[in-house]
Amino acid sequence: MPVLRMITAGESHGPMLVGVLEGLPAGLPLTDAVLARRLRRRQGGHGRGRRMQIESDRPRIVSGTWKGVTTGSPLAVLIENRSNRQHRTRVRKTTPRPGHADLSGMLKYGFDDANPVIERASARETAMRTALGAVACHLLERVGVRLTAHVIALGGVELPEGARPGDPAALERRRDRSPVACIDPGTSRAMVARVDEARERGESLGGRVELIAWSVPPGLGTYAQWDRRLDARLGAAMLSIPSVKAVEIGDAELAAASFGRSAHDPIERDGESLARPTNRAGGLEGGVTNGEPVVVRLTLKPIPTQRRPLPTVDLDSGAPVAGRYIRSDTAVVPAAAVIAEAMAGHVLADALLEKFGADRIDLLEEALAAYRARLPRWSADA
Ligand code: EPS
Repeated sequence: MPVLRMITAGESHGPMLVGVLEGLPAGLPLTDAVLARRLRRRQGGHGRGRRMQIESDRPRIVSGTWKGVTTGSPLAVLIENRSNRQHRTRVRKTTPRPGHADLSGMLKYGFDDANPVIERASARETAMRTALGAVACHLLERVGVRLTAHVIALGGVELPEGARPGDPAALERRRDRSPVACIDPGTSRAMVARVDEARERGESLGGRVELIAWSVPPGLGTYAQWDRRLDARLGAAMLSIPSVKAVEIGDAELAAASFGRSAHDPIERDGESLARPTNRAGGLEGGVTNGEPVVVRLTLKPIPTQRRPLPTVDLDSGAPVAGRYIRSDTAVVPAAAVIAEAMAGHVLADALLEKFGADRIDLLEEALAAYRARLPRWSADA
C-alpha cells in the first residue's frame, strides 16, 4: 500500500472539489498559498476556454495543519466551483460524445443519462490533484528535489532537439515566459499560431509534455515486486491524467531503434564519485532511481470535446445524431504539464516517504542525509 494516499471527490459543476492527502509527515510548513501557486499555472495557458475565465481556483486547507505546519493527520482541501450549475443540468443527456467517458460510463453503471458520468469524468478533477500534488512537490523541494515540466510538442509543432538548458531555474524561467509553456521563443510562437488556427477551425489539439525531476536520490522504488517499480508507478500516474495516451521513460523511442550499446548509459568514475555521461534511461534502472534526473514524456490526444461534434447515436431512440457542444478548451497541453508535475511529485514523495520514514520531516531529512553519506565515494587520487 502506498504511504502517501490521494483521494479526490467532487463533480465538475457541483459545489466544490474535495481532496484528502493521507500520510504526510508532521513538521512541514504549509499554507494555502503553496497550493494556489500551482493552481494558477494550471488555469492558464494559451488554448484554454471560457470555463477557466469563470473559475478562480482558491484552495482552502481545512484540516491536517496546526499553525501553518503539518501534523501527520490527513490533510483536507476544498476548492469551490464558480461554474456551479449542476442543479441546471438535470435535462437527460442521451447522446454520448465520442472520445469522452460518456458511453463507457453509461454502459458500466447502467445510466440512461450521461450527466453523472460527464460530471465526474471531467478534467475539472485535476484541479484538486494539482492542489494535493503541490503539497508533495513542496515536500520534495524541502529535500532539494525539484520537478519541471514543459511542452515539447503541440499540434504537430515540435521543440527542436537539444534546445533544453541543463539547469531547472533557466528552464523554468524560459518556460514561464511562454503562453504555451515552451522554452524556445520561436517554437512557442508557432505553437500559439497553431492553437489559434485550430480554434478558428473549431478543432482541438494534442501534444507532448516532458517532465524532469532533478536531484532525486538514488534508490527510490524497487525491482523486488512488480507493483513497486517506480517506472510502473510513474507510468500509471501519468496515464491517469485525462487525454494522456502514452508515456515514455527516458529515450525509450530512440532506444527502440538503436543497437543496445548506444541505448544504455555507461557507469564512470568522476573524481570521488560515480558519474553517468548520458541519461538515456531517464534516471530509472530496474524500476529504481539511479541518481540521474528522472525524465518522463507524456503524449496527449486532442481533447475530445469538438465544436463540430463527431457522429454518435441517441441511446433513447437509436437514431444516428450529431453530438452536443457547449464550450471547450482548444488545447490543454500546457495545463497537463502542471498536472504532470503534481502527479509525478505525488509518486516521488510517496517513494521518498517509503524509503526514509513518513512520521516527521526532521527525521526524514536526517535519514536522507545519512543515506547520502553512505553512497560510494573514493579519495580523488585512488
Ligand atoms: C472539461 C470541460 C470544460 C473544461 C474542464 C474539463 O469544462 P466545462 O464543461 O465547464 O466547459 O473547462 O476543465 C476544467 C473545468 C478545469 O478546471 O480544468 C471536460 O469535459 O473534461
